[in-house]
Amino acid sequence: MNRMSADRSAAPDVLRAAYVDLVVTDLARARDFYVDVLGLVVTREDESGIYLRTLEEFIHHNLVLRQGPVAACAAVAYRVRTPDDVDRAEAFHAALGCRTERRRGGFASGIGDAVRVEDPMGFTCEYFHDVALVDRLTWRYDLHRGTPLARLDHFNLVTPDVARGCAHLRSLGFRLTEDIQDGDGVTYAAWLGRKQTVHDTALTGGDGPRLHHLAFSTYESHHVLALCDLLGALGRHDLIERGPGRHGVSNAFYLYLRDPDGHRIEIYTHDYYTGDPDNPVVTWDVGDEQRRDWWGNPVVPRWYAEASLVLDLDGNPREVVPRTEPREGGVRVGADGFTFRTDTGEETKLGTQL
Ligand code: XXG
Ligand code: FE2
Repeated sequence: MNRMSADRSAAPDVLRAAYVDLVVTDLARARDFYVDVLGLVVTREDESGIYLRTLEEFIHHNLVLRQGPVAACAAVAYRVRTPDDVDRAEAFHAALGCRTERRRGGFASGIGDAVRVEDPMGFTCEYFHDVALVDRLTWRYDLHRGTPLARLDHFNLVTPDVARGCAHLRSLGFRLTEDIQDGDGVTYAAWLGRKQTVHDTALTGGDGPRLHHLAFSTYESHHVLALCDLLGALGRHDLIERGPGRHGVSNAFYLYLRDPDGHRIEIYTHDYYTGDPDNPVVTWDVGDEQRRDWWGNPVVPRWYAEASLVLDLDGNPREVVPRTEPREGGVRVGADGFTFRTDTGEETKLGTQL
């Protein structure tokens, strides 16, 4: 099929979640976190930003850090199978009435022809194929440190209407692997993928559009624990937000950190294969206490409430629209046994409440 005869309404063939374009307010402070603490590899540093990659990555970068006035996510980017799929991504979103911007020279260093779109959920998403290739450092054990970050695993996006977001991603060819629902059919969260793992993109129900987190995978659960030990030794334990633990959804071992600007980063390992066409979808009940932590540990309220702003194609923060459907989370008793916290972060002491 030549470029002119391609079906203009066909979905692009998305390969995987490839990189995130993040705005940080202090580039030096962010570099310290992502390079010196997390050990991401610097592919390039110039006046436009810092381009970082994971150890197994062979494309130019998985993360761009740019300095800006407000911490935000400028774009989440997917790699597509062929150059024609960039055309398809543009036509697909234009047909939905979405705003699109095509740049033959790419939006970031190392990336060729790409299109960015404001998708129906309000996220700025990029689709590209052409990219500079770099050395895969899998066998460079001399560069692997306590917690080797092997790959970018997924993005997690906050949106008020998860069912609508899910329908959009499925129309783009994503496969649903897991979700959280209640008995009334309300969907609280969903996990969808293109590669053969649990997800490339997850949707979390909440005020949005906002970026909930990006996740890097490491090799083994002990590598996650090693990062906790390192952060403790550095006196940077304040960067740990949730975990370590075992997810119910995805079965992965996890840790959530907040970077110095508050962007949330997950360290993730050991989810499962989902590549067969009849891979069974796992639906969790929102009342199941093991859904988000297999060991039953409560989720800290700010994990539900807080997320990063996202930028539109002009670089302006998108308006955050409240979720109208019921929210996940609710009231939890704190680890001290006295403090109640709601999912909006309000705190009351047991003694004063009763
Ligand atoms: O990647 C993930 C998550 O979206 O970060 C969260 C897998 C599972 C979960 S959950 O908290 O639902 O266990
Ligand atoms: Fe995640």
